[in-house]
Amino acid sequence: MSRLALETTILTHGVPRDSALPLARELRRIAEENGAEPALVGVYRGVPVASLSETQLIEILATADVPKANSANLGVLMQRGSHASTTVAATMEIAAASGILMFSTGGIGGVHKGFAKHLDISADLLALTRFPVAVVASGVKSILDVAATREVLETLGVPVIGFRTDAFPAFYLRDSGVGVDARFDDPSELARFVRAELERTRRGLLIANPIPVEAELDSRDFARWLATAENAVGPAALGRNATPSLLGKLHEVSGGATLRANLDLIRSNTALGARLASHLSGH
Ligand code: PSU
Ligand code: MN
Repeated sequence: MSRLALETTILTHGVPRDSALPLARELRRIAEENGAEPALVGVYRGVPVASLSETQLIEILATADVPKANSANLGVLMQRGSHASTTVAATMEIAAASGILMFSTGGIGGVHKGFAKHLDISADLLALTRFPVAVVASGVKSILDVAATREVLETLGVPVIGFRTDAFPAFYLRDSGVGVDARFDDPSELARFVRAELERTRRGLLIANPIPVEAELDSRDFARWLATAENAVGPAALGRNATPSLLGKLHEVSGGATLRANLDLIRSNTALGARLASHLSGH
């Protein structure tokens, strides 16, 4: 059975800690039901693991302040023998090293608003140019500058494929107003393209799967919640703290609506990634 990588940063930094283990269990089940073997990626006592056991995961989740590993600090955390959760970038690196081709997550990191001043651009974007893994995500988190992120993906030469959509999705919203490179409607045809493209380029690609229609947030509600969250978080939201602190605040000011939407899109991306992985092994 083909493996489907899942990341650990959404568990340690993206959802409240008490939802993390139930979410991990549910995602594993969804992957299996859709024909793939789930591979939860993380760093356990300094060792990068492509398929964490439940016991290892429980120990990591019981640790206070688990560091978030991206491409820059992964090696240091390994050297120190620390537990760490892995972002999209670090998950791609570990997955690629173990030969995993498909990876599902919520939304990848990207270009933060105010980038002209801070130049905060996620290592996730560069990882897509380095590791031959197809990432299924609902676009980029709508706390980012979505249009700028789409431009940087273009600059980096990362293929952006819409699954049953012509629009680049913006996480909680199905349409960001900018486009994709190509649209595929049939999973087995998309899986054939993924296999050929990963072999051809030995680089990654992004499969954009919009949030399910029934889970999409109202764009005016979201704009209001985001403005409130940005004001509340203020300058504390810089660097590696930016994504977790803004997401946490959004979940709070939306009364849990953004968290529910976030969970729904991760489930849906996991199901699609698993179906694509199962088609990959069929060729
Ligand atoms: N999507 C979510 N929640 C998250 C993340 C993505 O719904 O917590 C994480 C992913 O692990 C992603 C990371 O790789 O945020 C990006 O962080 P940064 O902007 O610091 O690169
Ligand atoms: Mn960043």
